[in-house]
Amino acid sequence: MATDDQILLARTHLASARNVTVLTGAGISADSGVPTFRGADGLWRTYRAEDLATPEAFARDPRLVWEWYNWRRELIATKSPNPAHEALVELERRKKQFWLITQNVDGLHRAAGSRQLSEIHGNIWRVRCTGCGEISENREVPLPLLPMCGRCHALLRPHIVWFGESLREEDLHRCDEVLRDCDLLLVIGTSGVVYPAAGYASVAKEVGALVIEINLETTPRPDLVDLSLQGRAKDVVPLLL
Ligand code: BV8
Ligand code: ZN
Repeated sequence: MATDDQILLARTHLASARNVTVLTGAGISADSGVPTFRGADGLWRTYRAEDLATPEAFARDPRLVWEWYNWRRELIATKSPNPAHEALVELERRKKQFWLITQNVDGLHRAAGSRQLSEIHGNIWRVRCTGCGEISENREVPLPLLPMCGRCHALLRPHIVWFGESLREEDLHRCDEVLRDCDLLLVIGTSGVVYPAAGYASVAKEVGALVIEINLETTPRPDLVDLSLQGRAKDVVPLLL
């Protein structure tokens, strides 16, 4: 568990930071009961990401992929933001220059009230038409196994960035901008495995930002982290305000 001096040091840096960027991963939603990907209870235990979260998997077996997303939608529909999500909403209020980059598709940051937010891997509550490209919010749980577009009757897919798919241009630009402008990057609950998000700490380091990490474990690039706070996000993040 992070020591009191580490927390005090992190709080001091955060209070004096002019421009704060935050990067979150599945670990921040673990305390809301949403399973992470690679942890012991991880989603990938029962399913293999490579087999499901790819355009090839969807082309080969859209029913199987929709079964997986329906199962996750049903699970996430019963979850709510935790004190870590709420603390980041408060931090956004306090800082004139603040941006939150999340890899999570569970929508819990938006539900907590975060607005200066990029959901770089998409959002599980949005669907996109494979025909006309229309993107819509859909909270039906469960969705009919092969959901069709109301407009053009083509198959709908989750509006989520799968492996091998590029992130959206506007997200890539925004992330580059807020990482280059920040003087403090807070990295919360991510295993640092998936790119391009896994490279964001080094972008911030290049411009001399301070990098503070909150995680249960140490992650692949401790050399990029100035201050590593070990602990659960719901316990540690609120202490930084
Ligand atoms: C792209 C959607 C290029 C599915 C996801 C280099 C550059 C670019 C790409 C690559 C590259 N090298 C490799 C690639 C390919 C690939 C990649 O990174 N592969 C990895 C596996 C090596 N990247 C891509 O394909 C990306 N696309 O850049 O393509 C391109 C360019 C042009 C044209 C075409 C292509 C797309 C990546 C997005 C993939 N989609 N999700 C879905 O979610 O349904 S990724 C998936 O992993 C999730 O979205 C998740 O957000 C993400 C990362 O996982 P984490 O959030 O870190 O979660 P994890 O379980 O791993 O870790 C949890 C952490 O929390 C742990 O550290 C744990 O200790 C901690 N924790 C647990 N509990 C707590 C806690 N911490 C605090 N408190 C707690 N209570
Ligand atoms: Zn359509």
